[in-house]
Amino acid sequence: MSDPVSSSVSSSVVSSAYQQALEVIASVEPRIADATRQELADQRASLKLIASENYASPAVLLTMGTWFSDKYAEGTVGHRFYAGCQNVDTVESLAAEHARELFGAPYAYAQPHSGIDANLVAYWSILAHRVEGPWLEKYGKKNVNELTDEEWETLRHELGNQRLLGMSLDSGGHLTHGFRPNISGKMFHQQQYGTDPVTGLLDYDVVRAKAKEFKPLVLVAGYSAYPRRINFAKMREIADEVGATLFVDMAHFAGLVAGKVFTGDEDPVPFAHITATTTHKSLRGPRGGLVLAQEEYASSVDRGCPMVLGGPLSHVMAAKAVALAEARQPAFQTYAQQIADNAKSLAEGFMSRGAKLVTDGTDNHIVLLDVTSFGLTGRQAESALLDAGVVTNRNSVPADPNGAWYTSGIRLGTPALTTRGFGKDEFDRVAELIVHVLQNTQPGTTKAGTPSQASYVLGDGVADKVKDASAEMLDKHPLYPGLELS
Ligand code: DSN
Repeated sequence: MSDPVSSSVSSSVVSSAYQQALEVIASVEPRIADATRQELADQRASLKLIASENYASPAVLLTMGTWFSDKYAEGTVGHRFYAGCQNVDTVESLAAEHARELFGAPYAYAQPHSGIDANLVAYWSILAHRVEGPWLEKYGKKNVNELTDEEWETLRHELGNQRLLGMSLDSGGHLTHGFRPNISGKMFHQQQYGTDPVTGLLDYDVVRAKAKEFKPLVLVAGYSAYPRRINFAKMREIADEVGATLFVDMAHFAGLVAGKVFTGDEDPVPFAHITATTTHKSLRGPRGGLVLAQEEYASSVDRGCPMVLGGPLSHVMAAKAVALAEARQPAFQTYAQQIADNAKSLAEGFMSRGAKLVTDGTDNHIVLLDVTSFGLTGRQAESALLDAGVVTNRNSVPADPNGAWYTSGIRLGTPALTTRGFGKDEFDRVAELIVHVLQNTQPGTTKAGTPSQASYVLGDGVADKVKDASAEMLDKHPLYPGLELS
C-alpha cells in the first residue's frame, strides 16, 4: 500500500468528491464552502510545524462526512440505549479491533471525542475501579443507586479526595495532568514532578522520591512538550512501589508507538494500567480520542459513556477505524521513523546555528526552542514566524520567566511536514529559515512606548524571502497531490 495521504492514485475521484461536496455546501452557506477552500489553500502554502497537528488521508477525511453523524449510540457494542445501532456496532468493533492489534493492548475503547475526554474516562475509570468498586463491596451493594444517602455522601467525598502525581506543565506535561485550572487539578489533590533544572531531563529518582512521599492513587506519565522519550518500565516500577495506578497519556507520540519507533521500555502500552491518546496527532487519524487498558480496568473504561462522555461520534469512530487500519500498514513504520529522523535534523539545524533548545536536542518528534537568546518572547517569535508563513505555537520552557501566556519558547514538531514528504535536508533548511526570521525580529513597544511582550518588528523583506524559500520546498511536496478544487 502506498502512502495513503500523498498517493495520487485516486486523486481524480477525491477531487470530484470534494468538488461536488463543496457545491452542495455552497448551495446552503457559500461562506462555509469558501472558508473550506481557503483552509486547504492556506495549509498548502505554509510550513506547518505545530507538533500536535498532521494531515489525515482523504479516506479518513471522507469517512467523517457521512450519515453516521446522525445516529445516537450511547452505551457499548451490543448494549446500547437506542435501537438501530447495528452498523455503529460494526464501526466501533472495528475501531477497537484495529487499536488492540496495532498497539498490542488487551482492551480498546474508541468513543472519546478528544484527548481531554479520553483522559477523563481514564481518571474516572481508575476512581471507579479503585475507590467506588471497593466501597460497593464493603456495603454489599451492586451499584451506587443502592447506597443510602449517607453512604453515598461518604463515597462522593472519597472520590473527590484522591491523589494524582503528574508532570508539571512548564516541564512539558499537559494541563490534564493535574494543572489547577483544568478539572484534573480540581478533582484530585495533585502534586507535580518537574525536570532537572540543568539538563531539562526527567529524573526518575526524583519522581520516585515524590511518589513515595505523596503516595498518589494515580501516577501520570506522558507529555505534550517534552522533547525526549520516557522509560515506562521505570515509571511502572515507581507506580508499583507506591501502589499507584500508572496512567500514560501518549497523545503526542502515539504515532511513534504505532510505528514501532518506541519499543521495549519506551512503549507505554504493556506497562501502563491505562493508556490514552488522541488519534489526530502523530497517529494521523481523525480528531478524537482512544483509551487502551489492561483487562482489570476494561469494564470500568467501558462505562466511559454515559459516565463521562456524551453520545459517541460514530462518523469519527468510523474514521478512527480507517486511520488505524492505515497505521497497521508497513508504510506507517517508515513514516514514523522519518518523523524522528527529521526531528533530529531540525534540532541539529538549530544547534549548529547557535540556537538554544530545551534538553539540547530531541529524540521524539518535538523540538522546544528557547527564544530568549534571540531577545524575544514566545509570543513575539510565534507572530513573526506566522508572518513568514511558518505556523508554530508558543510554549512555556521550564521555570519560564514569561509565564504561560507570553512564554519563552516555540514548540515545533515534524509529523505534518513529514507526511508531506519533507526529509532531513529540508528540515535543516527549515531550521535555517526560522533562525533567519528570529535573528531579524526585534521586540516592539506598547503605544505608551514601554517594552511589550507581544509586539515585534520584523525586518523588511524577511517574510517574503522566507515564504519564497518555503514555497520551493512546499511545491516539491504538494499536500493532497492531484486534489484540484475550482
Ligand atoms: N493541544 C494539544 C497540543 O497542542 O499539544 C494537547 O492537548
